[in-house]
Amino acid sequence: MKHKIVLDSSGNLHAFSGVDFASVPLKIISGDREFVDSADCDVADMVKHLKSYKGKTTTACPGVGDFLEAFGDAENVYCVTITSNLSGAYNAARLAAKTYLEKHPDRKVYVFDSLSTAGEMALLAEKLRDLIREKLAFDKIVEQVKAYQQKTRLMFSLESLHNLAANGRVPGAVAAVAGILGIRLIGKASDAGTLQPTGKARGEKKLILELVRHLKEMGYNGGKVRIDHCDNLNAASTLKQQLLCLFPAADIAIGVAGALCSFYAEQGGLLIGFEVA
Ligand code: X90
Repeated sequence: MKHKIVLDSSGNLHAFSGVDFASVPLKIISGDREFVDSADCDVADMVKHLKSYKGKTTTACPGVGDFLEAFGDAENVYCVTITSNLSGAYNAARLAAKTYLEKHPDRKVYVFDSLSTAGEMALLAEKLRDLIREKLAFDKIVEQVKAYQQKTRLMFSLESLHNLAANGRVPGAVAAVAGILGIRLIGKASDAGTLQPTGKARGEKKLILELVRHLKEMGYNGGKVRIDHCDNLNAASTLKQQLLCLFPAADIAIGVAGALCSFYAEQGGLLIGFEVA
């Protein structure tokens, strides 16, 4: 039985060992330049270009054909997308699944709407891999991952919400809070898969304290944490250390945000996927 896990690139996983895997890129389009969010995208170069570019920059989700290509010839496909509330990726993946099943009625595809992005998608991918390795049946895997999804969250801190607001992904009033120099907006993915502000912090020291407090308030109790940073390894590492002080056995990993997340979370941003008790 050939299993495959497919994520869109907002999951910030370009490779995923131990299982057949594909990341389907979103795109960042700025004037006549297009940045494809794949492993070979030079994110630092993109950020530099965007800083000097005065025109409008937009993003595009993968098309149906992109997902179909990623599904390949797998018999069991588990696909996880960025929240359907902020992107058309879920819709495209669902349409791809429909076409795939029409063509190959003997195969199976399930598309999970992560209602989130980044590290929370990575956690779902890890759970899928564990269950595939346990050789559970397709339907059982889907059921268990849906249950697991109730136990995962995404929190973030953003120094700027300019690109989110400019692309209509948050109201301007929310973005204005983080527009003030030195203020970081803290927030979470809401149950509906939208960006929900929950606090703010001035300066990095305060930020880390606040993030730890928010994580615990949201139910973090020593489970897995997947931190993706946008050119801010320092903050990600400090957060990891602080969490390890409280929960020495916790499985905490730090990754680098890809092009899509770096565009929206902007320089300094942290995206934190985690398990709750
Ligand atoms: O389809 C497209 O063009 C992509 C649009 C994506 C828009 C949102 C990306 C968010 C990236 C920012 C902070 C986390 C927000 C989480 C809310 C669920 C990361």
